[in-house]
Amino acid sequence: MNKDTITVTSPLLPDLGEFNEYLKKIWDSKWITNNGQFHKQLEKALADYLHVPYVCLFTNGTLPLMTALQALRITGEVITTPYSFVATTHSIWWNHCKPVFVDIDPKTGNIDPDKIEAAITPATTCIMPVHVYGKPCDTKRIQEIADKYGLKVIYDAAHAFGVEVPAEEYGLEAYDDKGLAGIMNAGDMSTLSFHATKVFNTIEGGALVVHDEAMKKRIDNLKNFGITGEVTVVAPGINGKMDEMRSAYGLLNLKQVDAAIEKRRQVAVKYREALRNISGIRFFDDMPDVRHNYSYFPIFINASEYGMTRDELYFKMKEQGVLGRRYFYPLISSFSTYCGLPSATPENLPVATRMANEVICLPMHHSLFEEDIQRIINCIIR
Ligand code: T4K
Repeated sequence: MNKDTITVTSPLLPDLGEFNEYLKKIWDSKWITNNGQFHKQLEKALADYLHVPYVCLFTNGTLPLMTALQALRITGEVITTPYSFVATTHSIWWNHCKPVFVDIDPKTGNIDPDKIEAAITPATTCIMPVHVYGKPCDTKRIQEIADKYGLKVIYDAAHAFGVEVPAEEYGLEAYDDKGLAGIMNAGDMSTLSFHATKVFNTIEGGALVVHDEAMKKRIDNLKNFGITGEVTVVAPGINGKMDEMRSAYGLLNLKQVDAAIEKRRQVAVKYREALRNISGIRFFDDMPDVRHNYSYFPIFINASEYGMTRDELYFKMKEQGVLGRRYFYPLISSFSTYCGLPSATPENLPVATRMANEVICLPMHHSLFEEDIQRIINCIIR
C-alpha cells in the first residue's frame, strides 16, 4: 500500500520491547494456551476496566456470539438488526435459528425499540441488538420488552468497548457515585470483538461478558470443547480459547487504550467542526452523559443536497488515497443467505436501507496526524 494512503483504521500496537519481555516469560513457562497466567490476568483486568462481573476471553468476536446463543439454549426466531457486520446474523444461522430483521432508529443506527414488538411471534426466544459504531442501544426499553415476553437479550457489543452510560437511564446499576455503568452489563450477555481493526485489539480476539459465576464456568467449559475434567465432557463445546501471546499483547494494549480513545475523540471533534455546515452531510453527535469510544466516524450523504452520491464521494476519496469504508453496506438482509426471509425486504427496513446507501465511515484511529485529517476533510468539502 502507498505510504500516503490513509486507511479507515490502524491497529493499536503495544510497545515491542515490553511485548518481547512478556514473550520471554511465556517461553520460560512453556505454557502457551489453555487458561494460562496471562489469560487469567487479562480476564481480570478487562472485568475491572469494563466494570463488569465476569469476562470470558475468546479467539475472536464471532465465537462468543455463537456460544452465547448455545449457552442460553436459544431456538426458533431471533430478532436482530440488518445494520451490522455479517457475523451478527451468521451466528444466529449457525445455531439453526431464524433471524428476524427489525428496522433501525435513524438517530443512532441501532435497532428501533418501537418496532420490536410487532416482530415478536410465539417462536421468538431472543433479541440480539448491536451497539452499532459503539452507540449504546436503548437497553432499558429493550429489557422491558424482553421481560414482557420472556425473551433473552444478547448484545453484540463488538464496537462498544469501554462505552459507559448513565446507569438509571439505561436501566443498569451504577458502579460509582457519578451514576455511570458499563454498557456491557445490559441484557443476559454481551459480546466483544478484539479484532485488529477495533479500539482495543488482541490481533484476533473477543470476549463474552456474563453476570454470574455459574455462567462464567459454563462458558469456560463450552469454549474448551465442553471439557470439565480429564475424562469428562458435559456439553457439545467448541474451541474458542485465547492463547497466551494474545493475552499478553492485550494486557499491554489495555494500558494505552484510554490514550487512544482520547486521540480518537480529538479526531471526531475536528471532523464535526469542519463538516457541521456542509449541506447534505449528516453525522452523529455525542449522546448526553455517555462516555463514547469513537470506534467509527460514519457520515451520511444526501445526494441531492450534497450534489454527489455516496459512491461518487467514496470513489473520489479512494482516488485521493483516503480509504473510507461503507460500513454497513450492503445490509446483511440483502445477502443471498438472508434475502429470502420475510423480514428482509427493503419495505420492512426503510431506514436501514437508506442509511446503508448513504454511509461512509471516515478514517478514525489513534494515529491520524493533523495533515491526514485535513486531507480527509478537503476531499469532502471541495
Ligand atoms: N459483530 C460486529 C458488529 C462486528 O463489527 C464484528 C467484526 C464482529 C461481530 C465479529 O468480530 P470478529 O470475529 O471479526 O472478531 C473488519 C473486521 O475483520 C471485523 O472484525 C469487523 N467486525 C468489521 C467491521 O471489519 P474488514 O474486512 O472490513 O477489514 P479489513 O481487513 O478490510 O481492514 C480494514 C482496514 O483496517 C484496512 O484497510 C487497513 C486496516 N488494517 C486491517 C488489518 C486487518 C490494518 O491496518 N492492519 C490490519 O492488520 O473487516
